[in-house]
Amino acid sequence: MSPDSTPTLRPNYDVLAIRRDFPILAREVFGKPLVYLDTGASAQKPRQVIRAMTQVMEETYSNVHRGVHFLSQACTDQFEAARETVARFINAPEADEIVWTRGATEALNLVAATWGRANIGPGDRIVISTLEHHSNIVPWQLLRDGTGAELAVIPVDDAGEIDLDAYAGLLDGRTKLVSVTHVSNSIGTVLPIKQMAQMAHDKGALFMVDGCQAAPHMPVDVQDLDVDFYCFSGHKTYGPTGIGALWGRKTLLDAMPPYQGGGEMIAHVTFEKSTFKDAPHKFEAGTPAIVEAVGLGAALDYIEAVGRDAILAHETDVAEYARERLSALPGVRIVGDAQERGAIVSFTMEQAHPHDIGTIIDRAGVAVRAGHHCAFPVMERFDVGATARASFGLYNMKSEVDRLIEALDEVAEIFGR
Ligand code: 7TS
Repeated sequence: MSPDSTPTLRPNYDVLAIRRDFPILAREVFGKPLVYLDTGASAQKPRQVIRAMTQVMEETYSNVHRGVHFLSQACTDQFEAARETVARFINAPEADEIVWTRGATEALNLVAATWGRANIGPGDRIVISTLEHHSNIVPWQLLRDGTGAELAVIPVDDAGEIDLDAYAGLLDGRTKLVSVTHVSNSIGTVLPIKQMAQMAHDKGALFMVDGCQAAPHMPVDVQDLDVDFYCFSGHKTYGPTGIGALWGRKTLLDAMPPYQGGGEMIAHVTFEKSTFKDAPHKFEAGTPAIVEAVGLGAALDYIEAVGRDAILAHETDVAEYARERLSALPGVRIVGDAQERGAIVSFTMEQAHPHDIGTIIDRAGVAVRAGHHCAFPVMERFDVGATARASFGLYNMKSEVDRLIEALDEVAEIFGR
């Protein structure tokens, strides 16, 4: 975050109490207390989520939307209440605009396969940015290859900021959709979504946001951002794997063809013809991830209870401390220096390859991700093969940054300063 937009740090943010909600944070790795700095890859789970999922399986579990019996009704109510929680979490106007998916990857593929199939033709342009995770690149490449459309990429400057002039140049009557990440998973840039969406709309293009690295960390309001599609993954949002959500404007979802065919998504089937339910159900073929949806609902309730402004302030404080300490280490280069940035710090060390960094500091109990972060084009843009990445969550502390720095000192010892 830039200094201007940094929310005030809450003096009563009780990180130790929060940590006690996450059983895994009490464990040791190689005889050292775990320092988990890989929340960008997947977040740890609080007891509240674990309990909610156990409660369903112990007390109300049944298939949803099928039975007239007591359990099926009870479980359907919980499942649909979780959909309402997702809607509230991103300020979607209606719960019916929330489609359950396996995660952000499936949400992006769903829009490419359904909206894309119906609306994209030869010569149309889809715009993404250099900062995208592969799951916001490859579905559009598949669509491009199947339709003869063009896929254009917004460049970023040396700080990792979107080049808004270049972006404006990619918007014209041929541009049908812009799909970008809210926060870069590899270098932490926060994109100016509201401004970019307005620019796209002015030229008649729709705007989709991959909110994987934003939803767990900052307030998200799809109506204020004025975007058309927004998606995120449950497992990065302190919920379980196998569940995520796609939000789309109702008029768009209603006009989109179904995604997969099967049970639950149909109104009527004969061998000649099938008719489909309304959105969101027409996009949800087969038995959904019921327990996981309830778990995600509990995770979002947990985030709301801590407070997203408070989380943002806390994580910004920890991440900025990490930037400061890392940049003081000899041989360390931080990749990405955007004004607005999330709780992600990517770096390289002159002395050691990121994989060696990751492996050595793991022995000290410190978990970071090393590699290309499923964002090859970002690595290429910044001329690095890979980086080590510390990504923070609501449970991290500055003392854990100190542990990271100590462990990196050891790396420097081993490889020479
Ligand atoms: N988009 C962004 C911005 C991401 O960070 C990720 C996962 C995805 C999409 C895909 O999410 P999925 O849940 O569908 O797999 N990012 C990472 C990461 O940074 N390290 O591991 C996974």
